[in-house]
Amino acid sequence: MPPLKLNARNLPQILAAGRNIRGPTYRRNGAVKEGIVHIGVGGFHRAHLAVYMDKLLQQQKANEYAICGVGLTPFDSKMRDALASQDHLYTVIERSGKGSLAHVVGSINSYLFAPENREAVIAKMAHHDTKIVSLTITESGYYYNENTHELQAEHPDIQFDLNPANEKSPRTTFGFLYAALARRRQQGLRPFTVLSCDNMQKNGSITRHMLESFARLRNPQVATWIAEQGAFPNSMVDRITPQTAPADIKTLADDFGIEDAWPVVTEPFMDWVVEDHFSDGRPEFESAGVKVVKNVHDVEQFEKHKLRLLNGSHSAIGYPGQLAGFKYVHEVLENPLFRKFLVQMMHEEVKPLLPMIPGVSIDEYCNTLIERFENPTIKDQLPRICLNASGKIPQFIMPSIAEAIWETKPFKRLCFVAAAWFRYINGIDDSGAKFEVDDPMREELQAKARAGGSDPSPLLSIKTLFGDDLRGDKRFLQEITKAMQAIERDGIMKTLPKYID
Ligand code: CS2
Repeated sequence: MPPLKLNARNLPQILAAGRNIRGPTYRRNGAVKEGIVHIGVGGFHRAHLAVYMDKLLQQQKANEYAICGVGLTPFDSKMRDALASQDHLYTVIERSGKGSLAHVVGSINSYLFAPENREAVIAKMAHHDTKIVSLTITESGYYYNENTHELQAEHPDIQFDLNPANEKSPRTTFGFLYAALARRRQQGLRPFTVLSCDNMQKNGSITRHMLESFARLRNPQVATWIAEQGAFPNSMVDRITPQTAPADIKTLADDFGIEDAWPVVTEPFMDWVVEDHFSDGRPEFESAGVKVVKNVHDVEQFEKHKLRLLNGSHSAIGYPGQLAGFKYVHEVLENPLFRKFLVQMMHEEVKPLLPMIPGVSIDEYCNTLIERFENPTIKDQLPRICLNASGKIPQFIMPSIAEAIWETKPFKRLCFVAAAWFRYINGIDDSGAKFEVDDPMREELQAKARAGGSDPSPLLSIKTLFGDDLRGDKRFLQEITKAMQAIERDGIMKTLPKYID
């Protein structure tokens, strides 16, 4: 039988085909309210928050919380079209050594493409049904200065959005949030909760601080209202979600009989720890397996474990791996040298800096991570891991280095990873082959990398990315320079043994 196009009409037939496909049997559009507006509908959101909401909708526990997706950038038109062509249904393909499962998700009910109608997005967020605006806008979307810990108020995008003349046509997430919140205040509504689902330590607190700073520059009264009544829960989000490959679309059609313009491939594992702080109610997340935690300190500790161990290890796999010519995460893990390096970095350098969480074994967590990285069936691409490094390394690697220096603990392997990123910025691997460097700061980074060669100082002078604690520390400068020189001279594979005991 030829595959069936995924849409609301064909859904019953797709589910009845008996090919081990799960899917929504709950009512959608119109029958439920859209209480969540989500900015940044990519693979991760569709494999994470949207899946948790799908579970709750299926249990009839979230009838006020269907999702309206929002795309802010011109590239998002592809997602809009894919979702619109299938009544906003899509398939999550879970893959592991045990096989594949297909799960049609129905929690996204509509989609707004901001570049064509910015006002519609503001109006949607300001609507009284909207209780939560959730975000996966990547680390760079927060305009956070890593050195001063303040909003990059001088950034041209923020400057544009701060101009009152542009209030109805903002560019940044903060411009949209501000415009919608100001409108809600005028209408006597409560502020919606802003729920960051990005990989940043204290993601909620940073979102609050950035938005309040933005609002203060626009209208201090709105800023005070947000400060007093707004809610910005911190959260730890986790699910490895590679980019969808053309082969995934084909296998879904061949193995499950579903024609889906843009399915999502992911691992079976998923996790979410979220602080229980919402301004206008929340879904019963617990019923979908979310860990809702009262104490912000607990969330921060989970975040720290995850960002430093999972995401930090991904960076350690990604930048050196790309320079050495690997394509996928599991391939890097198959290399005994890399594997040893990674295990030693986790245990010798990252683990000693982490807080103990009662009931959590860091060693077990590390073992699970290695197993997840080894999963060959999801084919997690190194270019995905390496994407937007300027938003990642300052979150995943640099804080461990800064703490290790402070506590006089070892950090040479972490420096090797930072050095590999500096080398990676040039876009040429160890065999001389060119690759694409996808980073919002690419031009500035490449100019500094060229100017510096194996001297890290020009790159480290970028104040929005690196703190004075690192820039001014002799031990760090020596260690990273040594690693950069070795990588430049000998390449990754010959340098790596020097970082393994
Ligand atoms: C990855 C993350 O992009 C990255 O750097 O480390 O996307 C990672 O896969 C997720 O955070 C897993 O939860």
